[in-house]
Amino acid sequence: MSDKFEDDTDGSVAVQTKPKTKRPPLYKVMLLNDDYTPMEFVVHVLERFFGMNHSQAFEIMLTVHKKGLAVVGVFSHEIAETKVSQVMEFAQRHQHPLQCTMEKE
Ligand code: TYC
Repeated sequence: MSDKFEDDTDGSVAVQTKPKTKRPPLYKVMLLNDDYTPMEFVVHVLERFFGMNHSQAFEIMLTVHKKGLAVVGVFSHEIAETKVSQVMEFAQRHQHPLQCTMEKE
């Protein structure tokens, strides 16, 4: 019996769907150079909020000083926002114009 409703030869193709577990997007946190924030303050920020040792922190501070900015860490959206807020608040509290921003990777 060849009824068109029972026929399995309609030319359709079964397509394998991708497993749809996306990794959450990551965000670069960047420090920007300025002419006024003391170098030691920036080093302290990198140690305190980004867990760097003194020599790592000094190296990254110098990169920002010379190049204008540097990525200081890559985090989930929520953690990146927290880091930016912590740095901005700490800089303001000490009356330094240091700027910290985030950007989707
Ligand atoms: N340019 C600053 C100075 O000469 C030092 C500095 C480094 C400031 C890094 C900000 O993110 C910064 N005192």
